[in-house]
Amino acid sequence: MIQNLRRHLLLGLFFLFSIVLPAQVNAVWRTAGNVVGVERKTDGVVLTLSSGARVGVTFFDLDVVRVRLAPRGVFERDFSYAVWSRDRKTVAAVVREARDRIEITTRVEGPKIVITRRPFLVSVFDARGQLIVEDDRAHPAAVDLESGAIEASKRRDHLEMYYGFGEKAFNSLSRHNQRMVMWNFDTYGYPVGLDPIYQSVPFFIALWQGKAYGVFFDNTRRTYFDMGKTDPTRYTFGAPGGELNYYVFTGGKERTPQKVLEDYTLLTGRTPLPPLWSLGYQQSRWSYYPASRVREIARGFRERKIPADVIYLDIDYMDGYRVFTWDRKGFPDPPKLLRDLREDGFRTVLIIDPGVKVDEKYAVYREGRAGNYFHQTADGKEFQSRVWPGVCAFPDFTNRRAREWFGLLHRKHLDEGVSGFWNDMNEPATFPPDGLPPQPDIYHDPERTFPLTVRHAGDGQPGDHARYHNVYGMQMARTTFEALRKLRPDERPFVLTRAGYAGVQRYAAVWTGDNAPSWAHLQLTIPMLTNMGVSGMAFVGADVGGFSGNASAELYARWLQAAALTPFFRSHIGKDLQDREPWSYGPGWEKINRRTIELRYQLLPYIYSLFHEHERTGAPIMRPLWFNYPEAVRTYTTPANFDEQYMIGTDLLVAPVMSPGEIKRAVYFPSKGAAWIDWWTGARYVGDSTKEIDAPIDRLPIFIRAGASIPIQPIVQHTGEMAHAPLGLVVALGAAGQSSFYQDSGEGYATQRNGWRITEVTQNANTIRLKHLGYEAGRPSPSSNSPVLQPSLKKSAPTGGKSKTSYLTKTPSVCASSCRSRARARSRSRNEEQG
Ligand code: MIG
Repeated sequence: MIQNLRRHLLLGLFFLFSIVLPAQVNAVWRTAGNVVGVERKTDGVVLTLSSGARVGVTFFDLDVVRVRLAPRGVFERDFSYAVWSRDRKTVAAVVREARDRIEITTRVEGPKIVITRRPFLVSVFDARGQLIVEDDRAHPAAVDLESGAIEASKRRDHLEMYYGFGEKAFNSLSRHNQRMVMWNFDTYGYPVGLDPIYQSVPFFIALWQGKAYGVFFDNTRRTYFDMGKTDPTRYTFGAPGGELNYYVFTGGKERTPQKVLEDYTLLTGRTPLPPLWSLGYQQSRWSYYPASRVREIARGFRERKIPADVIYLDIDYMDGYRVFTWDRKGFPDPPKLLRDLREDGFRTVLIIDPGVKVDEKYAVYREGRAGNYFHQTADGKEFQSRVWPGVCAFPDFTNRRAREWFGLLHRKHLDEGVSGFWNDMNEPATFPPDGLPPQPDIYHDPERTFPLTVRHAGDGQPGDHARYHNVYGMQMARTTFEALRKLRPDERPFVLTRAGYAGVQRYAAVWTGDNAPSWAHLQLTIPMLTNMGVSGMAFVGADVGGFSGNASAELYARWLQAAALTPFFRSHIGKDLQDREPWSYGPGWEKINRRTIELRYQLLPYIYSLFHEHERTGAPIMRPLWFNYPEAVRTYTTPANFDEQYMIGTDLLVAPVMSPGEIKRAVYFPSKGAAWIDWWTGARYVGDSTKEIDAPIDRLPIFIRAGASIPIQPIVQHTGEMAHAPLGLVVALGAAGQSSFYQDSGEGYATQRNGWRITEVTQNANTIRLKHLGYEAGRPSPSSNSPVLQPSLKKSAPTGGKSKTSYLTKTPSVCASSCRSRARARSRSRNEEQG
């Protein structure tokens, strides 16, 4: 009875909420009005508008403009879960007021902000005076004073494309003409096009005529974006409450996507270099049970000589799904199991869900309740809902004390030998009440998360679930990450999360949840993952083979190939389905799949190096073509929207087969003047051409940019063997060019003092030169074992306790200024991470 009442109440609430939602239609909008007061600030202005709203328009950084509109005239505490970097420059703005407008510039050459007074409108121009983006005069910023809803509209050209928005299940690269909502949701077996799904990243990069800018709408509520769907001449974004708080990344002088992403990730953070083992192949299922089965799987890899680094334990390892416990029947001696696996080169990752079983006999529950760490309902009672363990209470990860408490619970598993953690169900997801099946066909059942009135501590800014829902998953991942940093200060954390908000990349790798075993879903992985990459999320991947059902041998083999070079590389499948190990489809397929995984391991030095580049610049590891070639209009305008191929860094083009029965496919080779060399055949293709290439079932088509050099290694069975593997270089001859790659021990933070090295490879006519920067870390050099080329090496990096600076000044020929700024950028990012 009470259950039912609560249910109806919830439905009622949701109904109200959904009326507010398509706010463009139903809210009682009024424009934010005219500018009636101007207050000058060092970095810009604060304006009072005739509606009573107040709005700050400031330079957040030289190339970043911030607009912050408080509909009722009162700014909130300036706090954001997304914003990371605290040491931003204060930009001295120059404000010029005219009768009808206000112009804001900086003292150095850069973008200009123009504010129209009647009505209030914002335009941003680049350093050349070219318009970047402007408010739509027909739809000025609007507020609904009743509900608190806010909205902005910008003019667009119909050829302006939009990329990013985090994890969206759309099968086109650009999100123009789409309408999207940000509301983290557990969407088992989601069909292509379903929105929203697990993650919320309200950031995008716009591209028009080769020039980029970005917008980040930092509002954690259920925001929406209409990118020209309702009206092709504008796009609109808004939220049912909070501030109209957004950043415009102008892209600097060059207006490149690279610069936009660099600035966005300076603001929201980057993925710190992960442990090397987490870039190896990973094997999972729901669930490997019991311990003997886990051992059998690990042995399966080693006996068959299929490389692998990680094995996952899904929810059945627990005692009745109680987090931080073991099912003693299936896992009588976890430390022994984990030790044996580790000796065999396997790391173990455990799933941890947020729900804590309500059970008086369960210490975790008692502690959480005693510490007041669980969420409460609007009337102050412990909030409870059903998930796997039955009725659960839920830690409030927006409460620092709750984070510390839950974080320290991981100590036990670390001591047992667990290497990483997998945060699931953190949208948060709950089961529907009244014993309805946990995974109904209705994907967006409003009851499958917390009621919107559940209370959050909000780190000093208490609020309801409607406000903090989208950060729940990210704050759980943060909890895990920070605990690992504290408990194992000399090891790099590995955390995998399903839900997140902008900035989640600082804490965790992200996988795309419960995808389906279909060719359509395989095809979806490229638009999904590349758009996540340009949303700042570097460490991304999809369940290889599709989670929600069985895959044919061909689909699995092709999927494994398509995913082999994606940042996060893991096979995973749901409960009660077929086996899905690389050998599960018989010896013929096993051979093909082994070859695919071996390719991953051969290229691991290159992939690892790209993670280092991401940490320095924010650049994605897996990239859409347009990111590297924004000026080549063909790479981003429809219909030639290259969503069936991707790039790993700047030097490798990957063109997997993603349709059944195909053994050839068309590949577009980007950029006039460039050339591409087939990894397998050595065939050469000129840039800006499309060619049909062979793609037999045992081959992933990849191509190296001529002029580039790619570090590789011989096949190893796991990353633990890499320290002894000689490094080789694959040099794509035939063009002058430069590449560089990064090496270190693959674990820990000693690299800050020593033990890292960057090698620059320069090709000219007939010579190849290598230069070293950094310190030896007991890592091998490119050596005479190199399978492709045998460069003679001059050892130039000194070892020992010298500081970076003295080394750099001693070898000006190696690097001069560029290295020094690199080293500075490195130490800056390390400091922030610890700060
Ligand atoms: O309600 O832990 O997306 O990867 O295997 C399902 C069991 C809960 C959902 C995850 C999936 C995982 C599964 N989980």
